[in-house]
Amino acid sequence: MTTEPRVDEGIRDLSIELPSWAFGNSGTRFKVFAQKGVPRDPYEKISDAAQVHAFTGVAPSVALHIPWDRVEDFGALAKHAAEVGVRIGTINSNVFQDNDYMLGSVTNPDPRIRRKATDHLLECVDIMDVTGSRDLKLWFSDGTNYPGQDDIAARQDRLAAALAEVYERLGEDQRFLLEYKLFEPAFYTMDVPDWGTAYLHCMALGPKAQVVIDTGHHAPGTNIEFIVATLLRAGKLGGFDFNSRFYADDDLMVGSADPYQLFRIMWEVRRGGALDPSAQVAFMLDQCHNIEPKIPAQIRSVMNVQEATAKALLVDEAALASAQAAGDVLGAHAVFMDAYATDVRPLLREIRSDMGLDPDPVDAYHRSGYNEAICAERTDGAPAGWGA
Ligand code: RM4
Ligand code: MN
Repeated sequence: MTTEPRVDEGIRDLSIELPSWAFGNSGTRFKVFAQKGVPRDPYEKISDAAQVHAFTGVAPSVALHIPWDRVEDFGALAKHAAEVGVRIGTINSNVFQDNDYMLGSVTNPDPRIRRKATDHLLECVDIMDVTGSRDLKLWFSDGTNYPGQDDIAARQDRLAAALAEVYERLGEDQRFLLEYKLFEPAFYTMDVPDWGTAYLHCMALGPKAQVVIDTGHHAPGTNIEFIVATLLRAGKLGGFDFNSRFYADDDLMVGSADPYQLFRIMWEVRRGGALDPSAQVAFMLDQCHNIEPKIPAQIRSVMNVQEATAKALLVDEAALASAQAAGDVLGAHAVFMDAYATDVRPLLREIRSDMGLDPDPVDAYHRSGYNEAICAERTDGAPAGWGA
């Protein structure tokens, strides 16, 4: 036990889910720089994710992306995950890479294409039944590029119809998480551009429909922690896709662009009771490591979330509440900033040692020889990337 029991407990309770796609090759529309030792199939992606869990102790699940991670036998893949010490988590649908989806998937004006897209979402629920996954993540690239291109409200109706069908198909313990994004790939309207639109659709359906916040999907300057507080208050925050952005949807490592924002988000999470696993808020990474080595980058990302969470747990809630009640603006702000300014790294090292882990996960990974082994082993076959 460390000197800060509250931090200790909160950090031990925190689970962070890793995205399978973070381990494959990725890049920009300009160039994908292939890395050595990259997984060639979903089995190897899960093995790499298991390394992140082995060294951090807090990343026990891996999200899959369908069809990138489609396999013959999802039961066998789940078994492989268990063998390497993790489990399959959220299933991410993909209705953005088929030629048919040029004008949209579930909001496409063509009913045949809408049917095809909705069928894919239903297929993802079938996979969840086999993998034992709780959550289906829905992100739609749907939208329009030009004013007048399609009927904005009619597209909302089509979206609502598809979501209702998926909602009906969900099992008792399953949910869907609806993700929003301001722009890209559509440049005039996105059909789910913001949390308000996502919230309206989820509210119309019921408790198994929840909103997911991808931290990279907002306009610059958006107060994300306000959205967190609002959705938690409404009981509609299903989870996070964590990443960092400087400009648009950069998918950089969480906490690298603005660690203070991440702290403010984690404070609202703590304030709203959502660090408690019973709140069922999923903390997921959604990142791509285009120029940095992938496994250490995932380890570092997990540590960044832990640091922000530890600082949020250090906020002296009682002192903050009394300063707020007294209208002591500077006093309340000082309580908040004291927590943020604390170096929590020694505390986290101590917690890791207590958990039987190496206090320095990145260094321990480098010393393990895993990277050398995968670089030597994975020399034939095609490395995984977007689209495979
Ligand atoms: C999207 C969205 C989804 C993710 C894909 C890879 O922008 O963030 O969550 O599955 O990218
Ligand atoms: Mn995302």
